[in-house]
Amino acid sequence: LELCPGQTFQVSLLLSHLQAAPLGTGDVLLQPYLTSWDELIKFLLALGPLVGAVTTEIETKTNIIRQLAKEEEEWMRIQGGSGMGGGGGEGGVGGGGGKSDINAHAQPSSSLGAYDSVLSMISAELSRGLVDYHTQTDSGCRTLLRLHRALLWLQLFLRKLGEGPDPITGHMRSPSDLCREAYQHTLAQHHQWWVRRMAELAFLAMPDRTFFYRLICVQNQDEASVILHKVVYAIDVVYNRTQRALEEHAMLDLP
Ligand code: 1Q0
Repeated sequence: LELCPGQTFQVSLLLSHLQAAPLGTGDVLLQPYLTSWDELIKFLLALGPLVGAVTTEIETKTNIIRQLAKEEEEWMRIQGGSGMGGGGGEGGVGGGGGKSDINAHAQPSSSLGAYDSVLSMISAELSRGLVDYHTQTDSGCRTLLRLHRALLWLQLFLRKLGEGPDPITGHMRSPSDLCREAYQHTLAQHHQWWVRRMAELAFLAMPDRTFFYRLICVQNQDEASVILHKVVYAIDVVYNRTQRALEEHAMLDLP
């Protein structure tokens, strides 16, 4: 089935994108952050059409940030201001951004292009008045918040999936139940009723553990636990930094 390796989910790639995201002591690079979501989309594609709405939603959200980054880059080019920051084609959400990484250690966000990192995006959008605290506007910040909330759900689900049998019953719980439980504790609180209904349907159609084992290329629960633990930890680092950045700017409830 590995006709096109680029199209199939690889947990090692997910892990390396997540591990590439932390910047300095409290920042997160947006390019690897969004690429992590690209990799998760590949996982969702393997789950089939029932999670199609989720796939579309993640694509929409990641594209909004990428589009804003592109417009920003374009604007900088017109202004002739590409000399500073990550505006020089290589930087930014779409590129490699090697130079700005090094600069960033000395000066956390001022030397970064607007959409290179979470902190640089926050300060750029704030200074340009793009963040609306009262009505729904497609800023990078409110869009990141949606992905950020979804990441917490994913982390909780993967943490549960990595655990052994239920200590009381001794049974392995189904991914379907774990996914539903994780959702109810996290993302569901931010969703309208019709989204929660759709999620319920998706959980019912969730495949069993062996399907998950196959997608992450492991033979059994012990092997799954090892890799899932690494993913959960990598998400933790990224999540906590994003959370702190959004919290410090009172952005945890952006409409
Ligand atoms: C394992 C996958 C199970 C799928 C469960 C589905 C649950 C959610 C269903 C939601 C459908 C999306 C409809 C739109 C929602 C928006 O209203 C909402 C708010 O945005 P806005 O602009 O209206 O304010 N959007 C969101 O909350 C954005 C994110 C929603 C989807 C999150 C799904 C995350 C999926 C991750 C990939 C799972 C791969 C797991 C396996 C990894 C193995 C190592």
